[in-house]
Amino acid sequence: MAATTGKQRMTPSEAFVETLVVQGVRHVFGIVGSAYMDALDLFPAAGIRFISTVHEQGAAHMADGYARVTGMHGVCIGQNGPGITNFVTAIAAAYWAHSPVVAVTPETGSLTIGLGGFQETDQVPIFSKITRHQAHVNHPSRMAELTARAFDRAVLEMGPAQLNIPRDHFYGELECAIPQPIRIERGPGGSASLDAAAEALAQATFPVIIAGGGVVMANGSDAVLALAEALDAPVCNSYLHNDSFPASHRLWCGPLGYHGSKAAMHVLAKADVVLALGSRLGPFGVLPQYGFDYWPAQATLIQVDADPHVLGLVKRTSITVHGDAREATLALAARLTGRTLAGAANRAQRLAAVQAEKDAWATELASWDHERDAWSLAVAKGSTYMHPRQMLRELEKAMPAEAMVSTDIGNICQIANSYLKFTRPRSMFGAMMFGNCGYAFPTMIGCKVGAPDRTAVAYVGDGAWGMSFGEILTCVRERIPVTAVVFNNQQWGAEKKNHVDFYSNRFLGVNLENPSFAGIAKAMGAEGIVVDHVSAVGDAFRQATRAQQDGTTTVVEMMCTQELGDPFRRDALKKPTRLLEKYKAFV
Ligand SMILES: Cc1ncc(C[n+]2csc(CCOP(=O)(O)OP(=O)(O)O)c2C)c(N)n1
Ligand SMILES: [Mg+2]
Repeated sequence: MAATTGKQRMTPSEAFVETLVVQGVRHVFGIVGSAYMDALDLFPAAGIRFISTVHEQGAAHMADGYARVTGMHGVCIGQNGPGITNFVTAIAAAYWAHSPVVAVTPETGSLTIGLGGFQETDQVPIFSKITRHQAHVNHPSRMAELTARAFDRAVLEMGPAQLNIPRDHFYGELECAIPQPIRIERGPGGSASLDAAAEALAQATFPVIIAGGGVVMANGSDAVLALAEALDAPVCNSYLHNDSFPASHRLWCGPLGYHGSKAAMHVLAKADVVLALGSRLGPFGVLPQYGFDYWPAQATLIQVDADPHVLGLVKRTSITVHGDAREATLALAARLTGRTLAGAANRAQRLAAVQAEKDAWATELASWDHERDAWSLAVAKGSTYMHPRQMLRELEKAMPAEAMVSTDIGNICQIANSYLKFTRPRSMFGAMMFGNCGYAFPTMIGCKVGAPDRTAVAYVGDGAWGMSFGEILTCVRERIPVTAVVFNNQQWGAEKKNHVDFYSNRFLGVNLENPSFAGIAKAMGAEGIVVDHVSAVGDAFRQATRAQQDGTTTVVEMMCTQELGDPFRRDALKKPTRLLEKYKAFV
């Protein structure tokens, strides 16, 4: 649908919708509300599909998934007041995922603000710490200008923008031209810092690359691959970005961080120069794992990131490049072309060491088919259900190469980090650093809208599933087929693990009595399959993913033992101290 050009008389609703069109918006996620009905009415004629969700949190997660898979904006909208406060958790998640989500937040009418009429809350401060840009339409005549700026800034600032619109400002008349999008090209960074980085890489005898989410966002995977090959440098994926470098490549070592690849960690520990590309090196992603502090503190650290605020923030950098991950990688490769590389001398030994680490980890993981701590052994002993690791391995084997996988927050979802391998970018959608349970399923619905031809898979624990399964209705009503793999271990496992490790098995609020999740799925108009033996995992999963081609959403309910892998926050918990007499036993 061609957009309006030149100055014209129009209503603010028309200006708003036309600006969306010019910004390339084709999908908006939300729940209908009187606050913006005048604009909503125009969506079909503008060529915008409104995807009606079950909960506004789901809508905002869908916008996040859509943005992450397409690299374009994800847009959500809702009713003023409660519809908008329902966005909060998901917008915070999008903030930490660097996702260009635009949250359109109609507000109570400007002439009654402060009177507490109906559905009123001060909506701008609520989002002030979880958006990169906030626009408030303080006059109807500024509708197009401020709408366009919210979209432009979401891309420029690499994060959510809020567009707050008093509901009466959709009405009236104005004269305006719809602004064309402003897309500001990012460069490779300063030439002096790039020179220094190239020099350090040329002198490196054990260079290691960390490929972060910025590589994916910059569409820089091919450039990183070429640089890694030129340097013969092994590549680690940063935490929850297993898709930042192809797992099929000889230089790939796997993901760092929680339940990541020991090969990646051992290889990184050997580095004399680390090139961190498009990674903020977030604290949780570089913590010691498996009892091993792998961070090479003595190495020269080159950090490249498009967001200046993360440079040198967590790890002290030696060389700091403020640049786009792709452009900087190309600039480094150009500087290194034709140079003698110190690392060429020990290339064979280095690659042999990398391969040895990869082989060792593959062997260890193959034999690590269940958890071995005393509690896990005890609970799994009498159970006929599946060991999570064996189930995850079967899923890995059955996973289509082009699949997109989102992962929730929970013990089994985190263990999955060891079993998720990708060959193409924009394939993994972890809950990132906001870490909210309930992230994976709605996010994957958004991914499927953005990439309808790809297989869409959400990994979700049973606790997190309780928070999010309502969105099955969105899949069914809107014909958006997704496969949800639900790990039913009848517990909030990740938190229960803390009770085991720190609170002498005093279980409180962690055991779950579950209904049949497969049965619920069927009652909601989707398909449901129960799997209680590893031999059935592959077939059930393939059946479910195939069904997406017919538009069918399937919940694959995996019956798992209650064994639990390494905990999330060993770093942040302490053995309890009790001083008051009445609590003395609670140690
Ligand atoms: C919204 C939200 N509430 C609470 C938590 C704390 N939390 C982290 S992991 C977890 C348990 C997840 O349980 P489940 O989804 O069943 O997965 P499991 O650990 O059993 O594999 C909880 C409650 C959270 N991360 N997010
Ligand atoms: Mg669970």
